[in-house]
Order: sequence, then C-alpha cells, then structure tokens
Amino acid sequence: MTPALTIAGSDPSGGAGIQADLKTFLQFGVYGEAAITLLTVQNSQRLSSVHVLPAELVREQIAAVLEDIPPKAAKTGALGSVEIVETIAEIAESFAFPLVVDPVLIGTQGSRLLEEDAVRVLTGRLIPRATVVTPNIPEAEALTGLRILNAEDVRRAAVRLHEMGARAVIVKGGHAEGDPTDVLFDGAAFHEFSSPRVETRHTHGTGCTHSAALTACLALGMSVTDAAARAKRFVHAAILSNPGLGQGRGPVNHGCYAETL
Ligand code: PXL
Repeated sequence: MTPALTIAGSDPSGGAGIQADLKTFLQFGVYGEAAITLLTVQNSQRLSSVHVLPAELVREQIAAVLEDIPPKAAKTGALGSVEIVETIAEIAESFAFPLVVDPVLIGTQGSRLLEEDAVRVLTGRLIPRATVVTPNIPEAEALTGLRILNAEDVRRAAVRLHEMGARAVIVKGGHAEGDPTDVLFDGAAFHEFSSPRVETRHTHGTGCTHSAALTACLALGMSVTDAAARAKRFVHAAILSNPGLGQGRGPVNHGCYAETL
C-alpha cells in the first residue's frame, strides 16, 4: 500500500479535517497517516472551540512518521498558529515527496483555523514549498490581496500564487456563482475542470476532501493535471451522494470512489 500523510486539524463530527482526509485516502487505496495540529469542538451546526497544539508536538509527530513510514505525498490543512506554519515550512525543505498545501483560513462554520498573523508566514514560507496550493476563492483573495469577481481575476490570483513559489495552483470555484470551475495553473498553462452545481447545504468538508483526493492521486504517481481532474470528480460525487446527516451543514460522502470511476 502507498502511504500518504495529512498534517491537519481534527473535526470530531467526521466531515472535515483529518477524519475526511483519512477516509478519502482509503478510498484511493492509500494508507493514511495523520499528524494532528489542532482539535476543534464542532458538529454540523456549530464550531464552539479550537485548541491548537504546541508546534514542537507537531514536529515530533511528523518526524516519527518520516523516520519509519515515509509517505509518497503529504498535505497540510488547518495549521492554527504561526509557529506551526514555520515548523512545517522548515521540515518541508527536506521532503522528498509532493506537498499539497490546502490554505485553510476559516472553517465551514466561520471560525478562524489559522491566526491572522500566520497568513504572512503561509505566503512567505510554506507556499514556496508547495507542489500544489489549493485555495478556494476567499482564500485566494486573502493570500493575494486581489478581489476576485470574474474568471480573469481567478487566473490573475493563480498566477500571483505561482509567483509566490507554489509549483502549481488550483483555485477552486465552489464559492462563485453557477457551475463550479476549478482553475489549475502550473506555470506554463491553465487547465479548467468544471462540474454541475449541486444545490445542497451538505458541503461540510469539501475542501479537505478535495486536497486529500489530490494528495492520494499524487502519492499514486499521477501528474498534477490528472490528479486535479480526479479530485474534482471525487468532490462532485461526494457532494451529490451526501448522506444527509446532521441538522446543519452536514458532511459529504467520503465513500464515493465507485461513483467516480
Ligand atoms: O474545511 C476546512 C477545515 C479544515 N480543518 C478542520 C475543519 C475545517 C472546516 O470546518 O473543521 C478541522
């Protein structure tokens, strides 16, 4: 089995964070490893608290994994603090495998999952280490300072994030109007991946599920373009077949692999 590592926060309701990542990895036949950065207390209706772990503990978890079962790809999700972002940026210099940076700033419930000051460290230190960075539109705006109102703005933000040092950028289109289009820029060309919009409130964990599927595909040796197409199809199927759980913004179906073949 091919191992992959997630460095992310815990969502006890199972929709987002490491829980979403591990379920998604397994769907691709990938062996999941998880270094935890923070604990949230949340369900589909509310997020009541966030408890960020000491950066040293995050460093030790990653070191333990790397020395024994080194992954073929890794992803980062919610990172919590400046110190954790700095620690991962430092360790990532020696990663011999692709790194997906999902620049989680604010959770589905509107709470900050990364200190405001950490945005500067994320753009200055971690994004330059990313094989792929996967912002949604609000995250792309926060990271670049650009307003994104149309398709041209999306491309401009993708170019800006590439200039910051990410080898490739996927700006996810779910927050725009109409059918969502993900835009991939790899420094040479733009690629677009579209799917029909699904009208549902059950979208909790879409971002995590997307970056986990992307990471699994990279771990399996796919190109970034193929992995981006696959991750897009997986998230669409996961939303479409959501299990209808929860009284608020319920989770997607992480077990939808068969529907994407
Ligand atoms: O979707 C971003 C995200 C990441 N990580 C954790 C989360 C969320 C959203 O709620 O809870 C732990």
